[in-house]
Amino acid sequence: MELQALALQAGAVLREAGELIRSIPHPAVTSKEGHANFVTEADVASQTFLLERLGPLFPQARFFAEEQEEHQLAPGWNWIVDPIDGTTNFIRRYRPSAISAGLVKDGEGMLGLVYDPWANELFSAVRGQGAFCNGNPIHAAEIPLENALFVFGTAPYHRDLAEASFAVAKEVFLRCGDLRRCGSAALDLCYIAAGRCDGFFEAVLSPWDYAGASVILQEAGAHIGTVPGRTFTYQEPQPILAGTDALFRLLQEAAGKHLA
Ligand code: 2AM
Ligand code: CA
Repeated sequence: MELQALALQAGAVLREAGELIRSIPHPAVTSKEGHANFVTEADVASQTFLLERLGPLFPQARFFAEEQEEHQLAPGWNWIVDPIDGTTNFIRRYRPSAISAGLVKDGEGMLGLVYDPWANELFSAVRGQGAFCNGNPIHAAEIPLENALFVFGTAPYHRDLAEASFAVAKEVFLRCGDLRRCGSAALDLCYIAAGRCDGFFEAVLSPWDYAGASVILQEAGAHIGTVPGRTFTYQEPQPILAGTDALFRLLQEAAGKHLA
């Protein structure tokens, strides 16, 4: 199937998954390995639904999804799926959470979809064809650095990185307008794409947290990468920096100093 048509059909699947998680307002919760790392019955139900419904749309793709047992990117095409990004928010009914799917070919992001069922916003992009929110074109903003909004993810499960991570956030905060913390990295990145904020940093994210949004963000004219000296990949967890030109450069500088 052609990627633009696939984006439309897969987007409809993510919207249905959004209805599914909204229908489980008080999910049973279990802890995963690490601090503050949870999975709910809604994550599992959403993942099962996404695998069943996305699979037949593009049979050549394998799945790399958060709640699977094995996390191995296969050669060729892979769907990288997060059945709920912002699970802690979802559990606490602190609104921002989303469903994310990125389609990657040999390590390159080709298609991205992120659906926020609370705001009913579907962010989408196909490589080379622009970024959209509910079908309307979106673009990163051009805001002077001193007024820019910077979004920070605290990497709560990696307390050993708190000092370095907060040092990056402090340095950037002191140079820009203000700082936000939303709890869903996928939405933070899409908000940069939509021009609602200008930069993002988290010391460790997993590929399913950023795969879908990475394509959307780049198609909207912003940048995504990792700390200087490392290679950006969809294969394994890594620090993630994103933003418009000036903020991205500042993040590279600050992260290079404190985290490289
Ligand atoms: P999640 O809700 O899908 O787990 C919050 O700081 C951001 O970090 C969210 O996007 C969250 O995604 C992600 N996150 C939570 N636990 C994580 C972990 N153990 N490794 C990497 N990212 C994680
Ligand atoms: Ca998740």
